[in-house]
Amino acid sequence: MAVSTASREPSTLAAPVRTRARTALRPLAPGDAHISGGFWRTRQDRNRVDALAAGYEQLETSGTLDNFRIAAGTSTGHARGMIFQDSDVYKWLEAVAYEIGRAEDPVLRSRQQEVTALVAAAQQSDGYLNSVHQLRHGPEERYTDLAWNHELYCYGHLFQAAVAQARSTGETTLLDVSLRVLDHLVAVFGPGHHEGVPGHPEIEMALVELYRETGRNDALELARFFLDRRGHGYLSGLGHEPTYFSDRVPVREASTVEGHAVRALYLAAGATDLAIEDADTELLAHLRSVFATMLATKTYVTGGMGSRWAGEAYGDPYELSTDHGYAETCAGIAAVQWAWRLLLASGDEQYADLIERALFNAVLPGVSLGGTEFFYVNPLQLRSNAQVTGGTSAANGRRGWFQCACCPPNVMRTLSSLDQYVATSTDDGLQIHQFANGTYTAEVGSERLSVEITTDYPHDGRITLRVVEAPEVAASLSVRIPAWAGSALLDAGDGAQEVAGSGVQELDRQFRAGEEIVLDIDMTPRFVTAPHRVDASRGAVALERGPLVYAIEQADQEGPAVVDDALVDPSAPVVERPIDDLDGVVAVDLTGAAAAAPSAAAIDRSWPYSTWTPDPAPVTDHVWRAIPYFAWANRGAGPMRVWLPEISGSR
Ligand code: FUB
Ligand code: ZN
Repeated sequence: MAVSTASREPSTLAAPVRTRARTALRPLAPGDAHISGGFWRTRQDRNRVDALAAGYEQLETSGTLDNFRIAAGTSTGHARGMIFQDSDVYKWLEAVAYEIGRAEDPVLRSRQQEVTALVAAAQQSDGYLNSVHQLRHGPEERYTDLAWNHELYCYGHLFQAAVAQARSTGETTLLDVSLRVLDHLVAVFGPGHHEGVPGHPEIEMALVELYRETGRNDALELARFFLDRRGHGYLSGLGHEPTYFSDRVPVREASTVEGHAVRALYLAAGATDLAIEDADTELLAHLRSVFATMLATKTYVTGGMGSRWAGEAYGDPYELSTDHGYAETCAGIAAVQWAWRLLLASGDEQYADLIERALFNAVLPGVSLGGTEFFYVNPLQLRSNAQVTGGTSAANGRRGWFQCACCPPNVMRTLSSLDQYVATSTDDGLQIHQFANGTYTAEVGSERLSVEITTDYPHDGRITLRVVEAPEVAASLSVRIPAWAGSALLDAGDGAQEVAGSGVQELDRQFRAGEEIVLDIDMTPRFVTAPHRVDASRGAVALERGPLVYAIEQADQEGPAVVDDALVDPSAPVVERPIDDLDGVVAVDLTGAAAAAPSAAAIDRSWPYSTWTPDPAPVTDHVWRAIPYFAWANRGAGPMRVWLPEISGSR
């Protein structure tokens, strides 16, 4: 399809976030962050080649692209899908933009142009653009149901795609569409007009990014307006209270995250963007405190967010059920987005720790090893004979798409832009936050400090940083030492030194091209426990190895023992087993036992509770094989659990 496109600079992989105000750390300049091999590159390749192609087909078969054609008048029919279906296209376009920036590809480029043209054609003459709304509702109904109709949410995703497209592919068609939307929004929601609050936050961070890209102050003002207006209970609907919408208390007064997890986290990310651009240190400090409370009381060991199916919401403090846990893939992504902004603003590596935990254990479980099948919900346990409770239930196994398809394209854009989460720069140097093979460069004055990372992380803890380019003057190179690391050695050329527990190691000196700095992190598997108030995990341990949380899955177990009956002895030695299966993960064998499974007759017919006695119930010795949680359900969805009851409580 021949389309006309507006363009400017050539393609290069650029950042989703580029702050204007001064921050403690800065994202690397366009083209200066490149994952080139190893674990994450494998995931990115499957995302680029397989997921984006499959996503394009899904957007077609689900009617999502047709919605735009019909709205533009080039096709006929009815709108299909969710009211916010447009956002699936925008997230896919955002991912495609980063991929074109990574490496030119004629198929991706032509699909980008084709889909962008569909979007542009559906825009109405006054700038309004929401294809499903246009087809289902009259113009007089615009913005009459802000709680549910997601018009502003879809604009948020449009703006983010447009910024990615302009920054990474040099094409500005989507940016032009977005600026027409912005003019329209300023006319509708600007000072003295409609005093609405977005039912689903997202537009806040997108407006700030649009401001960063274009310098349009009215975008920043609108973001501020939406943020400040929120928290007075305007929003309710579909049986939901303001809490669900993060509209119960103003952001500056909220003491914790609550309600719908993705809404709460996108809002917090947008608030952080505003705090950065407004140099609002009070707001930033408040957000950091809310984040800390969230980590302490409402975060799964995986970094997953939101424990309730009802309202896809955060539960009460420590309400972190395992089998019924929700941990939507989008919520894991949103947590990464918020933590990234806090990291830039503060320079505090604890946010990079959370980014690592969430990427490996809350986002990555959301996509199959092949890259084309997804989980929407990420429970920490699946029982035998688990009932499917809806299309998003993990008991279905992974799926190519969902009726509410927010997660798959969200994973796609996250993997495509992952390079930008690895490192940052300051005036005098480079900071390495994640360990992904590739090259990362900071501008130091008019010179460059460039480092190449080589590693088999997360399976192996040895990370080599080779200086590729060094300035003539002294510079700073810092490396995060993960909070989980019990022992880590850093050899910066003068012998290995123990560095675990330091959070970060900073080297300040003149570097020379070719020199190597080696970080060696002990990857010995370790057991972790949950706070006792997390009833669902009490008396149980979870296994971690490096940054990975592990799970036992039925497919790996020998004999008749069933995962539901697992008991482990955390004081016994474990045995690591690198395996060829599952993309070469390291499996870990755990000493334990199996409790007696209820007999079929007991399940069906007898009262299951009995009088307490001091005598332990009989168990059968068993070795349980554990694999990284992210790799589960790649051989069908069978019984699985992350939290493993301790045998001592059962003997
Ligand atoms: O409402 C849009 C998206 O759909 C949310 O972010 C997801 O949680 C799902 O409900
Ligand atoms: Zn989702």
